[in-house]
Order: sequence, then structure tokens, then C-alpha cells
Amino acid sequence: MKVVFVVLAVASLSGCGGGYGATAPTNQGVNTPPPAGGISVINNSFSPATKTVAMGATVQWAWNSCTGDAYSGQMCTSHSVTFDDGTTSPTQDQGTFNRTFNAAGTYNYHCLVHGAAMSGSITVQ
Ligand SMILES: [Cu+2]
Repeated sequence: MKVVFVVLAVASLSGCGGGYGATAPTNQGVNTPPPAGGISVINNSFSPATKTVAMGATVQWAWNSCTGDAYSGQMCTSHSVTFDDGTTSPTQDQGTFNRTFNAAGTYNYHCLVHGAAMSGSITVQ
């Protein structure tokens, strides 16, 4: 028993020394915090859901829809930012999307995957 224990301990030590991330899951997700004034895409809502910006402003949505960790595995849920006027982000489970607003008005959007239950609006003044 003692010999087996020592062998296992050495094996796990060499595993740690084999290079950081060498055994990490390949589908590890990446959450992206939104920049100041940006909007977080979470499960299953936009935060903040309503926002007012000045004409000419660029708004960034950042996907934060991955849960879990590197040990148990991460689950990343797909969402989109799809405006009523047809402008849309890809349906994606991580990353960002930017839109610049050059005309005043209210721009309603929702997630193609989750429908009206996951919606928001940008008011441009
Ligand atoms: Cu969604």
C-alpha cells in the first residue's frame, strides 16, 4: 500500500508540472465583463435591460453566460442580440457585439433563442 501511494503522489506531481492548462477541458468557456456603460448578456436577461445613450454612441454587449469551472466543466448558453429593425449579433455563447446608434429613437431587441422573455431596449437621444 505504501508503495502504491508514493507512486500516485509522484504521478500527480508530475501532472502538475507538465504545463499549466495541459489537461484543461478544450471547451472551456470565457465570460467577458462588459466595459463601463456596456450591457451584460446573462442567463436569461440583459443587464441593464434598458439604457439611454447619446446619438453616435456605441454600445457593447458582452456575453457572461458560462457557468461552472475548469474542474467540473463549463456550460455556456447561446444568446443573441437581435433588433426589431433586423440588425443582429450572431447567436453565440461567448464574445461581444457592438452597435453604433446614429439616429434618435427607441431600439427594441430580444434574444432569438429565448424570445420576448429575454429582451431589452436602447433609447437614443
Ligand atoms: Cu437568450
